[in-house]
Amino acid sequence: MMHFRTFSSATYINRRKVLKTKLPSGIILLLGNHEAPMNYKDNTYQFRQDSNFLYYFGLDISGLAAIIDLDSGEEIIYGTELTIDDIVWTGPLPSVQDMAASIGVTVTKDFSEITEFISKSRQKGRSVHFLAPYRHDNIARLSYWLDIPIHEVHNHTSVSLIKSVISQRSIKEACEIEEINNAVNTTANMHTAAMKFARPGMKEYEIAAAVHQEALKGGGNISFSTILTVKGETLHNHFHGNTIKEGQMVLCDAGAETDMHYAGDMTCTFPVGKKFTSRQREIYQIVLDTHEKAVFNLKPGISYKSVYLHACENIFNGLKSLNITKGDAAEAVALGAHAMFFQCGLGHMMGLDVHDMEDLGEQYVGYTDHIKKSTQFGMKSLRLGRELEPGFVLTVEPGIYFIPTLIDMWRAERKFSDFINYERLELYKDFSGIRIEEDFVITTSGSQLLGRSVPKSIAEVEAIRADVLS
Ligand SMILES: [Mn+2]
Repeated sequence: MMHFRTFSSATYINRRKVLKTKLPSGIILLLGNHEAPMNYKDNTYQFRQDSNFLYYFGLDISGLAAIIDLDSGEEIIYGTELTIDDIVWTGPLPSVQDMAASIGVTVTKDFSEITEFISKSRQKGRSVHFLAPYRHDNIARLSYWLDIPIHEVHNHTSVSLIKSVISQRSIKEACEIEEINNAVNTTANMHTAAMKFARPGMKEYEIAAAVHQEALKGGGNISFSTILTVKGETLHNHFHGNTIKEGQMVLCDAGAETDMHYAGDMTCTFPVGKKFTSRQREIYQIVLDTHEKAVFNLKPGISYKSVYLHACENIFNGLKSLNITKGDAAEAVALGAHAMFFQCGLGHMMGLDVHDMEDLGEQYVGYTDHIKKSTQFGMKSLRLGRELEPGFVLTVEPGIYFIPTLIDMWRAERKFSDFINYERLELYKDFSGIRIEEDFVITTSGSQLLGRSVPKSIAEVEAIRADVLS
């Protein structure tokens, strides 16, 4: 019995076949992940397989590595057979050979033999292509196998392999879209649960627990640490200790991954009470309009950077109608004044990772040789800037955030005082933040929402809250 689900062996065979056509010679070394101790060896973090390894080999167990020989075409999985001690504590598994056969690999060897294969390859002057490692134990392995000092391992990653993997993983196959769709449906359940469960007087962690429960009920787990907070102005706020009060809003940014580790990622913002205050309603509507316009703009050929810039202008103009900003939106955005309110990007690729392939480098995933990442505050956090292509899966997540420290800092510097009405802005220092996020696949003509939609108009959100609280 397998402990994990895979696609058909043909899926993995084909992916590796395509990869082999992209690189001329040498060997490709793909590292699986190992168990990672949390506070002592046998108390480990939940195991998470490396996504690149999953993509090409699908085997969701720890302690594997693989080699693809570009010259002979040979594919080898390196692993360790279980001992009776392993079986006593963690149960039986099929042999490494049987697992490898299930994804179309016929040659398996003991993990320890990889050292010799790599050193022989290097003696023959063959290139060893490997991806940027992010786990320290794998950095140490590469250092040992390749005889490179630990701090220099990153200088030897293969840019051609990185680009090849990204070119494949960026375009999602039909079987992947189905998995992502399932992940987003579970994610939608998490958000509906938050809206239905939250009551004034609760602690944020009580709601976060209800949200996490839905991810587990979906058969997988969360795809990243849940953000559930009444202090939504802090973009990655993982503190769950506040008591939620009437008049505040809950911002919930959470997602599920399926048992095959495909991710969903959504954000909803809703009132703790039955209704938004009029001030919240005004800001919420700007974010919602911006979201809808950005979604409308999604299509092949458009750069996500231009979708982002439009969203920034929308936010700026919306705030202008409330007298918080002033002046020309395009000019303000070009100079970066909008980043007072929108400090992050508009979205990111999503797939086997919630920020898909970010381990391979944002410049390679989200940009090209011609479109480079900006260094300007705000725009530098745009993870995806390149032209969209059919099969891309991405998030759209505009927001407006009033960060008191940033307001005080820029006000003291009189920064962008031609564009920001600081006196008026002072009144919003206790506002917190709003974000609305959904996931889309780019089609040949536009885009398609992934998963079931979650209430997001003011009327829909207030209806669900009124229902819950009456
Ligand atoms: Mn996101």
